[in-house]
Amino acid sequence: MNDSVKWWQKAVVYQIYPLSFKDSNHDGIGDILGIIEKLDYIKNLGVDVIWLSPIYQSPMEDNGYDISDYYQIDPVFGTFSDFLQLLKEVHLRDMKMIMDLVVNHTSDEHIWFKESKKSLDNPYRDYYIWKDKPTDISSVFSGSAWEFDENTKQYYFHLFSKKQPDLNWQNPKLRQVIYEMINYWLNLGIDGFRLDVIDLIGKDIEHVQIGNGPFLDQNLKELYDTCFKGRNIMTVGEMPTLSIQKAAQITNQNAPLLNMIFQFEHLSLDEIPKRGKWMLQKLDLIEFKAYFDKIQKTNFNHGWNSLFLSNHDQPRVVSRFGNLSYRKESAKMLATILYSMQGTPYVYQGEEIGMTGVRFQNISEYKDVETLNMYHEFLDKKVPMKDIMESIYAKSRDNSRTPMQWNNQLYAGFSDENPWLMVNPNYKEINATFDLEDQDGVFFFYKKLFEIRKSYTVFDLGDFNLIYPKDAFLFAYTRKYKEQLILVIGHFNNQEAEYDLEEFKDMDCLLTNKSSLKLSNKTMISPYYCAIYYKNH
Ligand code: ISL
Ligand code: CA
Repeated sequence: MNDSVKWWQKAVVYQIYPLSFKDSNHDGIGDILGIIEKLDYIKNLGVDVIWLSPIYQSPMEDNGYDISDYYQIDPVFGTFSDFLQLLKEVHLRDMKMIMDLVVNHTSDEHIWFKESKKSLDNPYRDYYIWKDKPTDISSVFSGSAWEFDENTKQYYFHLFSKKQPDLNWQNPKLRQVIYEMINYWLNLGIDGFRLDVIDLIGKDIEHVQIGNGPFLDQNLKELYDTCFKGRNIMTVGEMPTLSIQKAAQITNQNAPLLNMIFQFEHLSLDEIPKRGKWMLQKLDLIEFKAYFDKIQKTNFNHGWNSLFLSNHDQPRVVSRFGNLSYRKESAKMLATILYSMQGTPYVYQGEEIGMTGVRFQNISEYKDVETLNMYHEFLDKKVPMKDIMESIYAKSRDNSRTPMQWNNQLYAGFSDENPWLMVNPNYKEINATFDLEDQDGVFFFYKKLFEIRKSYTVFDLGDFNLIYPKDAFLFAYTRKYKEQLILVIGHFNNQEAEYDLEEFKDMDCLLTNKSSLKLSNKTMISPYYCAIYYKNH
C-alpha cells in the first residue's frame, strides 16, 4: 500500500433500504422524494457515499432484488426524473451515489424470462438455465433450486425464490446485454455499484460449483474490462461464499477486479456450523477477533476491506452482538471496534441511532420471503413453534427492514399511513429526533468517530495487531503507521473487569463512550466500554 489513499477508501458509506427509509406520498412505502428530504441528515453524519438498495421496476417478491426491468424506476419509488433529481441533490451535497446491481438473476416477470419460457427454441431460452431433470441443489430461500415449467416440460434454476430465475452467465449474448445496461447507468453519472451475490456468476451447475465457480475470474475480468475500467467509480461485490484469501485476490490493488467486497465469515459465527442461518449459537468473541485479525492482515498491503456488521439481510447489530440493557454504550462500542480498522466503513440506515431488532407476535407481521419460506418449511418438519419464532427473532431479515424511526409520532415519522412493514414499537424511545437532541447520543458519537478517522492517516494505513487475542471479553488492538499509534478497546462484557494496560499508560484518549480511563496495570473496564487512545511515538 502506498501513501495515496483513494476516495472510496476514505469514504463513509451509508446504505439506504428505500422501502423503509422515508415515505413522501402517504402510501406507507419509502420513496425517492423521501430520501431527498433526508439527505441533509445523512450528510450531517459525515457520509460520503450513499448505497441505494434496488429501486428498479420489480414485483417486489424479494423487495426489489427481483428486477423486471433494469431501465425503469419502480413507480412505488417515484419517477425517472425523481431519480435524476436525487442524483443531482446527492452530488450537490458533495456526496456520491452507488446503485445495487442484481445480475445473478432477474424477476420471473422480466420480459427475458417471459420469452424464455415460451419455447425451447425461443431466442431468450438460453438467457436462463434450463434442464430436463433437477439435481439436488437447494434454494437459499428453502426447497429445491429447480422449478418445473409445465409449458416446456423443463426445469429452470433459481438459487433464491422461484420468482428469481438465475441468468445464464455462460451465454455471451446475455453477458453483452448486461454490460450494456451497466454502462447505461454509469453513463448517467452514478458513482458505482454494489454487486449483489456476484460470487455466483461463475457457477458450474453440472459440477455443483455454485459460489466461487470456475468461471468467476473470467466473468469478473470481462465485466471489469467492459464496464469499470478507466472510470472513476467505486465497486463493492457482495460475495457470501468467498474465502478471505479469494476475496483478497479479487481486490488486489495491482489488478483489482472490484475495489472491495463484502466477505461474510464473521456473520456466520453465531450460527451452528453447516446448519444454516437459523440454527443459533452464542458468539465466541475469540473467534470473532481471530476473523478480523485474519482479514485485516490478509488485505493489508494488497486488498481492501469493507467494514460492516449490518445490512438489510442481517439482524440489527445492537440486538445481535451488543446488549439491549446497554443499548447506547454497546452501539458505540461496536462502531468503535469496527470502524477503527482498515477499510471502508458501511453504516446501514438506523444503525447510527442504535435501532434494534423486533419480536412480532404474529407471523403475519413478517413480510420477508426468506422468513416466510423458512417458517413453512420448519412447520412441515414439526419444529416447535417456540423454536421457530426464536430463530426468526434472532435472524429474520425483517429485523433490519422495519421503517426508519425518525421521531416519536405516529408510525415513527416514517409515513402518516400504515407502513408496509410494522414499525418497531420502541420508536417512542429510539428515534433520530431524540438521538440528535442528545449530545451523548449514538448519532453524534458516529459523527465524531468518522471525523477522527479522517484526521489521522493511521486509520487508513496503519497495521493491525490484537492485544489479548485469547481474552473472551475484551476486543483490543493497536494500529501503527509511521509515528502514529492507536489503541482501540471494546469491552463485550456486562460486568466490569480488570486489565493490565500499563504499556499504553502515556497515550491520550481521542474518543470514548464513557470517561477517559487512566491506563495502568490495573485498569478497571466497565461494561461495554470503548475508547480510542492515541500517541505520537
Ligand atoms: O440473506 C441471506 C440469508 O439470510 C443471505 O444468504 C443473502 O441471501 C445473500 O447474502 C444474498 O443476498 C443478496 O441477494 C439476495 C437478496 O435477497 C438479498 O437481499 C441480497 O442482499 C437475492 O438477490
Ligand atoms: Ca411512498
